[in-house]
Amino acid sequence: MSKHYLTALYAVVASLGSLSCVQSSSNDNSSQIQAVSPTDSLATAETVALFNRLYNGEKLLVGHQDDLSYGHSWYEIEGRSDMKETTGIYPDVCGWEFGGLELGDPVNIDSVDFNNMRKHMQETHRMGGINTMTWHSYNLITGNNCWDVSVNGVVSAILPDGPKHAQYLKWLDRFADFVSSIKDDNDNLIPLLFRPYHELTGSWFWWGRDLCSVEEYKSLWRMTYNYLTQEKGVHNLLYVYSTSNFNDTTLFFERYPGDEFVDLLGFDIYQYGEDLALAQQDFLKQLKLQADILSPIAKEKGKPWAVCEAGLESCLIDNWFTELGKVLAPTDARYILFWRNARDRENHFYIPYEGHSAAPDFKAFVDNTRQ
Ligand code: BMA
Repeated sequence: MSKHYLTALYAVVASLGSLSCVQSSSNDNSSQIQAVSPTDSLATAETVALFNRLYNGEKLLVGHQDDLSYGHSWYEIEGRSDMKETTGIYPDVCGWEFGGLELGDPVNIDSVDFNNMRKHMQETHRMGGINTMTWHSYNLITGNNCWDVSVNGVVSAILPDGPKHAQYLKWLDRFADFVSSIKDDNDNLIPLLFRPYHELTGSWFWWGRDLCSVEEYKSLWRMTYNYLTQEKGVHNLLYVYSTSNFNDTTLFFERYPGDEFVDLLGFDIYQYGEDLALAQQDFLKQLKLQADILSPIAKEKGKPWAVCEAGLESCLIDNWFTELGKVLAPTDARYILFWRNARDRENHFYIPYEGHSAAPDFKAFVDNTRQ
């Protein structure tokens, strides 16, 4: 399959817009390639192309949160990237965080200036990379950050008829304005993966499992999707539904808003625990379990799946990435995004920086994904 053929195929798909699923011609060698459309029937051509790239991708893409903005003990230095410095390549996927944007703050909750973020999203896109976003938005009842789970009812308060609904729409307006300002060199909107209300099987955010009902969660998602696509005319997003840990299909889909509101499936997964060897075994077992559950379902639904966040804080095991690769490489996960390397917290990093003892292992992991 030549790259040109793929580009042409994507262009055709894009021009067809609302086409749901087309098997490509069988009289050439392209029978494995399917042209697919994301949920938003008005998605831009570039967004459709990104969805197809992910759907038909074969290699595991490797991502890192905030990679171009800062890293272990540095901040906003042109061209720097912890991933580039350890592996020789910039991330395939760059993660960004919008928390703070809703309040009109110029800088996000992890000290990334939103103007720099826009610039880095453009750089990532220019290099052929993919941008993905989370939104740790503030708690609208208490005014504290998203980890304040002291009160139930934030979700119900922002749903239509709730006392905070109008204010929440203003937050979504700010969000819409920002994502509508992410444009490439030809003034086309850059497609973005949007992963709202994530880790929903846990209860550490105001939208978590114990903090709202199943129906409230689904309504929140659908309201967000409909408001952005229909009221705000935002058509450069692919919507990613990403849980935290789950042991069965029932839990994974308990709060799933529906196939027509979700483009990618995934989960966030971390290694925790003081006994490193034991914790690593548990982590790999859990990763395999979740991959085995999700992969066939994603295939059946015609949606790509990914490990949307992952890591072991401080990269404490020197062959951690190799062991991870053994579990992940045989799957059809489209990408894995490692969490951030904080510039100002010595131990808060999830990929090794240059000179770290796990750096060769991380490089080998990334090299393997290129073969
Ligand atoms: C967490 C930590 C926090 C950060 C948050 C949102 O996992 O890294 O320091 O503020 O993610 O990016």
